[in-house]
Amino acid sequence: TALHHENARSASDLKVGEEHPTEGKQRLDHGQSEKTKGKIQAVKKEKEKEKIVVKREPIDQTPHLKRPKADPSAPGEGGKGVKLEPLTPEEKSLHAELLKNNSFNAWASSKISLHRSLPDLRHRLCKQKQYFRPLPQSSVIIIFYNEAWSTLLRTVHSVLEATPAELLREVILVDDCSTFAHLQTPLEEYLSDLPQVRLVRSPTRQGLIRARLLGALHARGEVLTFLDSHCECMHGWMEPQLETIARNHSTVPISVLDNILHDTFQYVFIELESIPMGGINFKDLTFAWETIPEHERKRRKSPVDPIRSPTMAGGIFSINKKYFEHLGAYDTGMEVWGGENIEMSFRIWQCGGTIEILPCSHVGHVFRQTSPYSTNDAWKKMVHNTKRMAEVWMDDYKEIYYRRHPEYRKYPIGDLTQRKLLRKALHCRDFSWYLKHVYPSLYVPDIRPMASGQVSHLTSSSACSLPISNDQTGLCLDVIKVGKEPAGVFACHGKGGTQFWELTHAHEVRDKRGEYCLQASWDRSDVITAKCTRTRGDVQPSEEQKWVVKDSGLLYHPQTDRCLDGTESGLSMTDCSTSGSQRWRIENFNP
Ligand code: UD2
Ligand code: MN
Repeated sequence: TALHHENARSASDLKVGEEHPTEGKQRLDHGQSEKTKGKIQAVKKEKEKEKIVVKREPIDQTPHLKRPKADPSAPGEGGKGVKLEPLTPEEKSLHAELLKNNSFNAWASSKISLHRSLPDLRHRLCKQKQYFRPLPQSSVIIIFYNEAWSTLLRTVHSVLEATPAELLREVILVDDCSTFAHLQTPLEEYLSDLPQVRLVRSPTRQGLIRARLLGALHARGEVLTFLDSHCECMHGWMEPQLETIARNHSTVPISVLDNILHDTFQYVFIELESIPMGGINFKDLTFAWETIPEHERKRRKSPVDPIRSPTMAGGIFSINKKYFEHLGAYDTGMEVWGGENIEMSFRIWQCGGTIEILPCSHVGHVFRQTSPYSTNDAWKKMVHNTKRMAEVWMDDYKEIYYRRHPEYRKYPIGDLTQRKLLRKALHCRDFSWYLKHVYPSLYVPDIRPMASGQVSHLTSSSACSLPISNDQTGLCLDVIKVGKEPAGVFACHGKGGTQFWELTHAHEVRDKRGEYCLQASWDRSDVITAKCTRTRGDVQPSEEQKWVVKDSGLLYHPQTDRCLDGTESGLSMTDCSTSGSQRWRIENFNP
């Protein structure tokens, strides 16, 4: 379509992987004649002279607004938490109301200065690092829906007070049609004193995806930086992001997400050794924090080198504006909350970009006590978004998701033509490429396993009833808590969950997440679930986790030469026999 062509053209002037001008590296050819070599020497000398003359100018650190001096003993100062208990009945009811409206202790937050300082806990190498001109300018986009006053304005002030003015084009606040009274006229009045901040109001609730697009539309900076509306930026958070983008337009830098505790508002800094990377949970394709795998640790030379991350949490990142548009911005068909971060992550990697976590860039975020999006209705929107993502980017691997949630297959998700065209126009790689090259540490469940679903067992009393699929009369293989309790048999409920098992081609019986395996051993007669020993596709499972399904419905364990046996009194390993208690029916068995 016209839009896509335009985007493609506007991005053609981007030189991906281009060297940053201030690096000042010269390339000289080798193997020339003596004469040209002499010339080159001369040129080299000239350049060296120039180098001495052309001094690199460091960035001026002065922010738009100076942080006012504060009493170090003031509540929350220096990132401390506040433990002020509400005392009077009025305070108590205010506290309860704020907690209900925000899912965090906005009462505690309101006691803390909007300008509170944070200790600079970054690594020594981060503090020593200097940044030089020219760096691009960023527009910081903060979208909000019914945000508390103090958290919203502390976010704004922390941007204005922790970012060098020459790097900050503007702050754009996008109101996603909030209903809170303090976000109407009082907000406008407050912001009228802050010329660097622009307020954009959406006349209807758009959801965070389209609200961000609205912000991007108004942005005039070369770079866009997205922030949630309850953040605090640490000194030096912006410079490494801009330097990363200046070096390579197709790198999307993300900050380390520090934790602002939802009850006390204590700022918890994530130390270098515990920085996690972004991953996914194959069960429902949601975001997951993961430890950084060995290969990535080895690839990095310095402790503060960027960490390549398969996905991003979604809230805090910067991106070159033209690259953002070139890459298809966001999927405008996504609603309210969720999934857009995974979609964007896959899109960036599959279409030639890179996601990097910058250990020198820290931003705190208030992780809510309870998610306001876990209601049935909000979850449906999240599934809608996730399906749109899976259908466009995951090829056959989307089957893994649908197999775990057959009911989602029917959810309508609207038209995907534009997004599929985008993938084509950008010549993006397959999902299998992404898994292999970007996320090799992920265990990928079989696209077509031998069997999946409930493993049911007819009780002796109902042995005469006809075997039916999705049996809800018998006993089902189940576990109260994977990895903790021994596996057992419970009444089949037909709802999946802990009664969902998958028989893999490597002969394991895996749980829904694909993380735990059914395990039996010589020294015990019960059966447990333990972390699967086969953590990647190309290794073999341990003998304790190998099972063979026999035609007669036996679940045979070759290592112990015994069979899985289930009666009303529980699950055990016994000598294989023709007994009905050893007969299992696995759903969708398709060897
Ligand atoms: C996380 C991400 C967020 C986004 C989301 C998944 C972080 C720190 N946050 O959000 O950026 O990727 O997961 O979609 O990684 N909002 C609106 N309109 C709405 C709903 C929300 O403007 O209809 C705003 C909200 O005020 C906030 C932002 O969107 O500023 C993210 O929402 P959240 O903070 O409630 O959710 P969170 O932190 O789980
Ligand atoms: Mn948030």
